Formats: sequence, C-alpha cells, structure tokens
Amino acid sequence: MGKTNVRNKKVACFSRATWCEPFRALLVHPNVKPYLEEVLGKKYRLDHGPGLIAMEDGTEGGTLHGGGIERPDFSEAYFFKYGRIYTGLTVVEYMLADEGPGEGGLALIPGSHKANLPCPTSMKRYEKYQKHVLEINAKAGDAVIFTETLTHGTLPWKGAHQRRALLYKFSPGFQAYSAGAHQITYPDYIEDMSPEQREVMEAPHIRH
Ligand SMILES: O=C(O)CCC(=O)C(=O)O
Repeated sequence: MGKTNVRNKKVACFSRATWCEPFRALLVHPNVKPYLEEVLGKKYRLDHGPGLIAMEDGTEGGTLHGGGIERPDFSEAYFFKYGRIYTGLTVVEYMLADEGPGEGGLALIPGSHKANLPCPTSMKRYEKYQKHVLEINAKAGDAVIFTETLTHGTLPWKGAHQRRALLYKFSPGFQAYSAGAHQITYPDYIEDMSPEQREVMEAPHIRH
C-alpha cells in the first residue's frame, strides 16, 4: 500500500488574496489560450479546477480513465471535421515540478481518444501492455494540454522530490461537465477578476 495521492485538493485559489493572482492568470495564459481557442472555440470556459496534485516518493497511482468510447456523451467526444478538432472537457496541466524518465506521474495512451473499442481493464490498471502507456516527461513551468477523452492517469510516483502539478479543466463555452460548484460556492469571487478572466468563468451558454 503506497501513500495517498493528494489530488484535486480544494483550495480557495480564486479569492481576492494576493497569492491567488497566479491561479487567476493561468486561466488565460497567453501561451496556452490560443490552443484552447483552437480546440474549444473562442469562448471556452473553466469547467472545474484548479486542482492541486502533490505526490511524495512512494505515492500510489490511479487507474487510467477516459477513452474514445468509455464516456460516449458529447462532453467528452472527440472528432475532426472540416479542418478543426471538436472535443469537450480539455485538461491543461501546469507542471510545478519536473517529471523525469521513470519517475511516474502523468501517463497516457497515445491515440486512445479515437479508440472504437474499450481499453482492457488490465491496461487501465497498468498491469498489462505497459509499453503502450506513455509516461509524460516535462519540466517545471511546462503546460501539458490533452482532451479528457484521451485515456490517461497517474503512475505511482518514484521521484526523490515532491511531484506538484495544477489541473485546470476547460469546456466549450456552451457546455458543462461538472455542476459548476465554483459558481455556487463562491458567488462573489469573480467580481474583481479582469474582464478576460471573468469571461472564462461564465456559466455555460451559447455566445456569438
Ligand atoms: O497528472 C495526473 O496525475 C493525471 C491527471 C488526471 O488523471 C486527470 O486529469 O484526470
């Protein structure tokens, strides 16, 4: 039994406190925003997050999830039509610490967002076919962007340093995956955000 993975720890990261500014800025990071606009449309919105991942050496991993057919509702669909990608929930994972070869952490199955057959359970548990599961190596400060439809998850952490990453999950502007807990729990926390940040915090609706 490994240590528990501290995932999606709820932090009041969008409040008015000065230390919340970096979390707000990452909603609309200029190097990331163009990719989200390309994949989700100009009026993408924060669906849920940010969540903080913190793992010490020996922390257990988690079952891989997502996949081309496992969640067939449109919130996690993926298709390509007439020159552009259409997909739902999309992850931006900001690495706060390096993730090097053999250390574990974020892993995914390339191409699985287009799968037409379910992923074997033994593969999702990382018991078989490990050679097809790609461990993502990245440096602190990198952003990894992927559709939640891709089969992905967490490998046990073996790094000597603490693994830390922030998860932001975005949806097309008209669509919600989660119940939008942030809007209910903190109804006033977007008031002093910049107009650009507030736009990303809007409840789902069609915007032209
Ligand atoms: O980075 C990780 O550990 C995996 C993240 C994950 O499972 C998710 O985004 O749903």
